[in-house]
Amino acid sequence: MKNKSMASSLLLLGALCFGSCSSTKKLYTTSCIFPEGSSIEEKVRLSAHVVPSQRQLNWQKMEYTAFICYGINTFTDKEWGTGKEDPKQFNPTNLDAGQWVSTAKEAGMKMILLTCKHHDGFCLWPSKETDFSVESSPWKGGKGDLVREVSDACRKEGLKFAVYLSPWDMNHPTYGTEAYNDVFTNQLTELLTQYGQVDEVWFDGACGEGPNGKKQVYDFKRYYETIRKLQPQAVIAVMGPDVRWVGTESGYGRDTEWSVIPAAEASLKEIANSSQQEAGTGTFLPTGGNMKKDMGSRLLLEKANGVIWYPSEVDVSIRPGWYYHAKEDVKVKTPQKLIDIYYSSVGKNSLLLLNIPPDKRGLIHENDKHSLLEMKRILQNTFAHNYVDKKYKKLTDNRLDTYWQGSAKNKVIEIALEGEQKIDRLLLQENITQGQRIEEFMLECWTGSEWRTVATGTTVGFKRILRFDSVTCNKVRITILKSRDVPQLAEVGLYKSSEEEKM
Ligand code: FUL
Repeated sequence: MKNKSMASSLLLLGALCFGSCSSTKKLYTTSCIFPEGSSIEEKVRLSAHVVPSQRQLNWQKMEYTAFICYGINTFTDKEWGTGKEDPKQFNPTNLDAGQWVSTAKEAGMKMILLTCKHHDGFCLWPSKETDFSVESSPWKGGKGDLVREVSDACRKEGLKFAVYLSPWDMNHPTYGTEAYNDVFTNQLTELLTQYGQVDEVWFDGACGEGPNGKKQVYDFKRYYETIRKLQPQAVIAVMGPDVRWVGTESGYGRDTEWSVIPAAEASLKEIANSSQQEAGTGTFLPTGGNMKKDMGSRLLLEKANGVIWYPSEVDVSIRPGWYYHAKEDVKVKTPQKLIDIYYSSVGKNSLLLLNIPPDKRGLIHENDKHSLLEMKRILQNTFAHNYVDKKYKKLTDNRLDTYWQGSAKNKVIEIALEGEQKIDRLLLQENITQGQRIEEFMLECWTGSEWRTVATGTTVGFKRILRFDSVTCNKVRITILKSRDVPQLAEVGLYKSSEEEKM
């Protein structure tokens, strides 16, 4: 029975090829059904060998990407539209997609995710499926194509490009009927065939009623197949099988973040239920309070029939809302707040997707740009110099496939610094190409007469950064207190933070 319910939740998650793994069969698969009657020890060991797919690994390595929410809401000053807007309202006076992309690039972001269509149904490209698009707007005399401009600018600057296409459509007359699944698949096909390489497709969890009061039954399986066929390297996020929504829009991820989770936790229904429910009045209702604390502990493995590699993405806006509102010009997050968010997302085994909504002119506002670039500058200062002695090549070469491997008996590594140094940041990376394993670790500093514990943590995964009170020492010791199999540390960094992080 249990296997059946797991299989159906996986069916929803679409094209997941479920790996059969056991002690005799293949390890290092992206998912694994536990053999019947597996003990908890066996489940833990098998979970430690579940790995990311190539597309998931490429995605994870970006670390920091930009979300751009832009559309009819920008001009109506709303968070959610109605689908009944006059497309003539979409009229940026000075739109420069090049400024969006170069700002993101300068800020250190690696990809732009554009809201090609939000819940209102207004399309930023001239879709053959509707007139409710830029084609009916005065912008560029109806000849503009914003998806083209942004994707071209990304290509020019060497950034990746991604599409957000809201399944919920408040405008399309077919919404709520089977015909809408054709419309949606066609729109997806337009986006995935006309604009070059697409590296992420983002399906929102928010789902409501269309113009005829009906809700849609989405044919996710068909959408996923379309993406896999047309852009096989693209990850499918949130309402999709490759990337998991962390569960909050606050910017603050979990302290303990497993990329390997029981398949049953990956339920689309739950994702939809905990997404924003109502923001129609223009009031932004962020979710956040309901983020589950535990997604992958031994306790959950014990009850699970199988696990999948399903890493987390933290989406958050630089402003209180997702769309630009002039009244929020004074509420742009400070560089220090953004840095705190960086530590709480990238520093906690997640990817940070930061929203930077352009204004009515069609530009990223000066205040947003200032915060973004300051955040980058300060973080660059903090991470400018790794004080770990460079003789530890494998730990400092920025590669996952060269690593220190512990053993069942020895899970302690002593590391010399470049002389005596003041440090207050620890950065760790696991070789996730062979699985996520570390469950608990501690950092000690040599005071000259004894080892002093200065920081402790739980999961590491792709990247973990700990902040601790500044200490001076010339060597440290990292102890893996608990792990699911022999630990493999790919990178170790010890840094002294810039004073400006605190201002
Ligand atoms: C939410 C949506 O309702 C917001 O409007 C926004 O698009 C955000 C990224 O996701 O679920």
